[in-house]
Amino acid sequence: MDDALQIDVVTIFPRMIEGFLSESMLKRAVQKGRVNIRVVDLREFTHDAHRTTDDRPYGGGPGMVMKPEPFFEAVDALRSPECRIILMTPQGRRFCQSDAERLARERHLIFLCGHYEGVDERVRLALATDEISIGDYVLTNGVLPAAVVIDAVVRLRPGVLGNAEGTREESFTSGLLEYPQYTRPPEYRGLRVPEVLLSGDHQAIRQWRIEQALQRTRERRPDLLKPNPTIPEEPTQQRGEP
Ligand code: JFE
Repeated sequence: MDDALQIDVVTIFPRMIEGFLSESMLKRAVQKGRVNIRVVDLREFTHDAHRTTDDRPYGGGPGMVMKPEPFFEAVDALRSPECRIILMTPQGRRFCQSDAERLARERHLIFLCGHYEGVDERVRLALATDEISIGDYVLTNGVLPAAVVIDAVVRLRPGVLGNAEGTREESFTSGLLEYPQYTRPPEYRGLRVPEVLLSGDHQAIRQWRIEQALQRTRERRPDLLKPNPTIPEEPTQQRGEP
């Protein structure tokens, strides 16, 4: 379909992401033609018998670095005039909901997933339009981080989620943590559902939910309540910006 989001994932472990993509929401989004995903084996872009994608770091030191040539050739094969090329790295800007909203408005995303101790700096300098970290911890490679970003982006595309989920006010969009949710039964193992939710008084329920959301946010995430100039939206670092 013409309004589908094209997503390419470049990795030496294509099967790591294929399981994730063939389940749940992603699977349905692909079936509905809202998103088209290509998982590309980086080794297809090597030329030696061993299909080498890594080498020892110049200057010495432990570990291995991903060679630049396979990434450059993969991008040559995949790129379109309007694509964003996203390098997953612990050194990137930390991913947040407003980044997901911005990427969900794009047409073509190419995710470059490194392994070992990272990728040759020239991949970052000459190819990456965005560098994204999903949080301040170190994983073994960029595949799970790419899957996290893809999941957050695809669910925002029109027609991917059900109507209820899609129109719901969400935490990180509203800027507050969500209020507590209850369903039947009204009492379970001595734990009662708050009386106001059973009252049918919708004004009182709205009021209670706002208070709960505020109290939770104050207790658990006071950082969300501080005046913050990056809300509602600031672009992630892009090539050519200081
Ligand atoms: C790669 C590794 C030691 C990287 C480059 C490629 N948020 C987030 N956590 N971890 C990653 C992202 C991530 C992304 C891509 C990656 C980790 N590694 C492992 C190991 C130093 C590194 O710095 C390789």
